[in-house]
Amino acid sequence: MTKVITLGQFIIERQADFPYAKGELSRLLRDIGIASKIVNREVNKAGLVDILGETGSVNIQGERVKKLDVYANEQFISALKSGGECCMIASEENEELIFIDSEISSEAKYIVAIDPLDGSSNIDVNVSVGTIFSIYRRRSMDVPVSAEDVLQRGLRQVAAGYVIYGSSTMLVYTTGCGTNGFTLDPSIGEFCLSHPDLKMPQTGTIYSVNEGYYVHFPEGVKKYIKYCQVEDPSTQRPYTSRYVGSAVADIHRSLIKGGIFIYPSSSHVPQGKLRLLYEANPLSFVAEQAGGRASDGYRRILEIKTTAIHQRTPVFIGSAEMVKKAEEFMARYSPRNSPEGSLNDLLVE
Ligand code: P6P
Repeated sequence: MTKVITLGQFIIERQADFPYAKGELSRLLRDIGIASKIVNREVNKAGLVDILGETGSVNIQGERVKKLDVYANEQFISALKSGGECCMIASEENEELIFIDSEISSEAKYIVAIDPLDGSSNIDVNVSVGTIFSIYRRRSMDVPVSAEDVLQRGLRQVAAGYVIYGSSTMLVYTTGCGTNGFTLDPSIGEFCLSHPDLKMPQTGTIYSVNEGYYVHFPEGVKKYIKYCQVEDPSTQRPYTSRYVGSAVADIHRSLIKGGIFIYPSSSHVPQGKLRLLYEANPLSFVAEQAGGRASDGYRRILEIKTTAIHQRTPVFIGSAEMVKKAEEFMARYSPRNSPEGSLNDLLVE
């Protein structure tokens, strides 16, 4: 019987690696874990209770809001407020920043950017969805927390991760010392270490992109897709195509099996679709800490200058060799100084 290590035990054991840590980040990660278990309970019984379907409202992204989106957002905000370790939240569901100005959070030093329920269009058809979170340390304790504290480059994240509500519920996170995966054991209500020190395969045979938008893609992406489809046994091509429509699911598969996930800029989403702050940056941090690669087709996502909380970016995340190959096609067919590539310069200082 192998020893079960719960998320809580793991966080405390790893906290010992940070001699000056006083436990705040550990408690913050614990709070996120607790909220994830509450959301998981509702996701797992969606369909049995009146929590499917739409609220009838539209969020800042112009997307129709699902009831479970609202529920998940409320759970994470509530957990972060009551935990006392977070002083500000940037949520995909909220147009403005949420300032936590309470007695217990007055000395809080962390900011959380979160997509409470990513892939919500899949909820009603029982396909995996996820939560994505990113944690920054506020720049100074001497001035009131402000938007500047969350508009930091992805390189400045102190922790990041995701929860995938799928055939099992997993929490995968990093604090910059590798990436570790925990699977929820419903019988004890604990996330248990199941994927220690995850390593993304350096290459793979699965490409993941919504080919329905092919005609809108930059030439470099079109050429890379055709490269994936060419018969060449020496490089195990043609590759397999897999696209779930939940970035967490598509990137989790790449992390475990190898592969590349691409959501590029295009004529219908000129800056890409995924949001930098609470989707691309945390997923990129997790991927890089597992040995993967994450770029906007030209440069590291974690180096992109963040100028707005709902800023979007093109995304190429996955096995390092596959992302490098896609970047070669972008450099050759959609170079940065071309109309297709020049837009990305707006995203970097
Ligand atoms: P499309 C979910 O809404 C999401 O933000 C990502 O999780 C997912 O990868 C993408 O959008 C799917 O977008 O345009 O292919 O339906």
